[in-house]
Amino acid sequence: MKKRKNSDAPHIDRHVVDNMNKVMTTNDGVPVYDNNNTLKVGDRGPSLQQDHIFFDKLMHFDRERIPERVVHARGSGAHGYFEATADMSEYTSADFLKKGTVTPLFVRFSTVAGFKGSTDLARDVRGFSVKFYTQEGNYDLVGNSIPVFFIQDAMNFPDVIHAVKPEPNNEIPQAASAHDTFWDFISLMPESAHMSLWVMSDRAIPRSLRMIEGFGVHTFKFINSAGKATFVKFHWKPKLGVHSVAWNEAQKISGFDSDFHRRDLWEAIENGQFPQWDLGVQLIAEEDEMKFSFDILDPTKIIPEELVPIKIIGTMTLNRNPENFFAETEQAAFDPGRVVPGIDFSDDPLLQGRIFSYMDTQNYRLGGPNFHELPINRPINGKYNNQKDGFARMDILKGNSSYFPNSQGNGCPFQAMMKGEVGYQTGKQQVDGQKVRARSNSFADHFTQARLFFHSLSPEEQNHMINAFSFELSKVNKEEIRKRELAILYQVEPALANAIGKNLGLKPSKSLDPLTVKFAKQNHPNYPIQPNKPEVEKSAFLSMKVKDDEGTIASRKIAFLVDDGVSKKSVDIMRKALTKEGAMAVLVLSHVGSLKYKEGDMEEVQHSYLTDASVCFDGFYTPDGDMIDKLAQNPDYLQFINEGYRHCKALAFAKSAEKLMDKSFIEKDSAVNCESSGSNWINDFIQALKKHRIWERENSRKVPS
Ligand code: HDE
Repeated sequence: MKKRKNSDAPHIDRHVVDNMNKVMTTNDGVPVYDNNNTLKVGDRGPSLQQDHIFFDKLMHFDRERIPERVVHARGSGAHGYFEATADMSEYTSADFLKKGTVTPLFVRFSTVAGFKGSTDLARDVRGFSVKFYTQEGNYDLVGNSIPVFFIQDAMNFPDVIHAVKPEPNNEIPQAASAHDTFWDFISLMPESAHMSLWVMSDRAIPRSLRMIEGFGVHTFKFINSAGKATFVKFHWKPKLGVHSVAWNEAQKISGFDSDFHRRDLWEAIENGQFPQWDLGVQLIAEEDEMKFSFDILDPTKIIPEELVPIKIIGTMTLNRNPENFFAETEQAAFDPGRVVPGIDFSDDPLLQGRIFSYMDTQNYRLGGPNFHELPINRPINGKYNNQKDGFARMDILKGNSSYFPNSQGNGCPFQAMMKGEVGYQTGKQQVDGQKVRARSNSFADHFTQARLFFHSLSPEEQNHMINAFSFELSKVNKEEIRKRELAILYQVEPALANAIGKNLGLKPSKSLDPLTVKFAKQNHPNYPIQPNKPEVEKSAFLSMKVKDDEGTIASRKIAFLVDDGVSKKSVDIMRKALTKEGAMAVLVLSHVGSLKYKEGDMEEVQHSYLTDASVCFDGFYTPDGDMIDKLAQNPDYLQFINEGYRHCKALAFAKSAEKLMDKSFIEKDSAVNCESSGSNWINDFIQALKKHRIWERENSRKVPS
């Protein structure tokens, strides 16, 4: 089911090729008579050098791979549109942010460390890149699912990436930070403390790409039509809420379906369950640049929402899957340096480095300077300049003038100023100083916001973080690295360091390792410094815990655990209630194919205990029927419910199925909903599903940790 809207990027459609009812041709359009046999001397003889049809085919095949992205290689994309909903003219002249404007866009989500074929469920930050095809050119908001970054200056970027990627001697491990080189680097770079807590939090193992927040990370600038600048931080807020899986779940999903996130995004869009995010901004007047206890140019800091609330300015909807993964998702070239009138950079030294890197890497990865002409990268308002030639040039520039100024081409293309138009204007800024290679002292507090993050989490989220650090550091072979990192964590929060230390059999040192201090002093000679008093010590916006009045089960997958003989009535009553809320009921039985109901009806089923696993579902229902005794003997069924319980998901049991719980380690709680407990049991199940997970269940003694 393809839904097309006027808001879709029309320039891409023009390039879509449809092979339907066409005769196969070579790349030159010559009809191919036989696509099975090479040209030979006799049917058993040697092949001939003159087989131009074969060479045409193989020459293309031999060149079909391009370099994968050096970071963010694993990704999934989708088309959609953005609708501006607020009047922002006081702050920005950006055309696409004018209230009511609808702009087509393309989004690519990614993991950072893994290779192109790596698992979706790696513990990692997710890339969140949006290309807006505005009427004033392409604007790329190339953000992440975590609001801060590991490092403060672009100079360290190759180092942090070399450290997290598989180790250079044996290329182990894939898509994982749990190894020596990563923690060696992190434990020598205290500025990474804040981000390392985010990556060890549940944020790094999302339930779905549709359920992640996006952040511009850096402070940018809006520029209004009078040239006035306002600092701005960008936030994407998912309409489905922000949710994650348990680490044990993530590891198992990687085995059962390493394309879990890609499939989830694709299927949701195919099913018409279009994911949506609100775009929010935090606005800071230029005069207020220095008023915070931290530096707003430092990308290892957030601006707590308590200090600057988020203003929602529009909504993004993803409503169309790509036609072709390579042509669209793989060839999409994002670049934070691609800004439109009304948007400008701040002096954040990490952002400044990015402005160079993306263009450079795309010139290499996409084979030269004409990657802007690939359909997915083309601006919808056209591009007109005197640039020409280069590998794979597609546009045919008319006329004999390709220079400026010219008279031969009537002076065209003309500069905006020559026609009284504004064009792109860099915001005016007074800059005065010495050229130095140095780090600002206002960047030297590395722990206050890490502490803010830890203290803002629920006890269960804090426990998950402790477990994640313990997992990662247990995989580090060198004890000196573990100790160095524990000393950093002690500076963040002694309770965190002590709990992890217990799991590692180590007592954290109360002071930073001398080597950490030595490296930190290279940037800040007086390190460690006395930090400013923070404005807030907790932020209500950082925990992912679902609030009582929030939560939706739209697009959630609920496994109906059945077998032949199940009661259709018992299936349908629950199916109807869940579907009404937008959830999906997925039947799972001991074989794929036809399910035979107790009532005699048949239904085609694609999922079986052999092919599916509990970790791929959000909740479980066991209906009534003549299959209860059979399920009681089925270890795969029992594994489904035990594991679902362990991963803190909601489970429902129809009356005759309740006795199956005796075979499991399930104990009744608010998210184990039984028919015998009263007429509200279906609604109770739905409310429990809305909570996403009942993490408190982890405290129950019966759940193996
Ligand atoms: Fe990137 N980053 N990055 N990055 N980044 C790339 O560009 C780089 C940073 C982000 O879906 C590369 O085309 C430097 C922060 C995303 O195609 C490369 C620095 C944030 C994507 C590059 C950073 C990001 C990339 C690799 C520090 C969050 C995927 C391939 C100065 C705000 C884009 C490519 C997509 C990709 C460089 C830091 C996000 C090498 C030098 C901070 C989402 O150019």
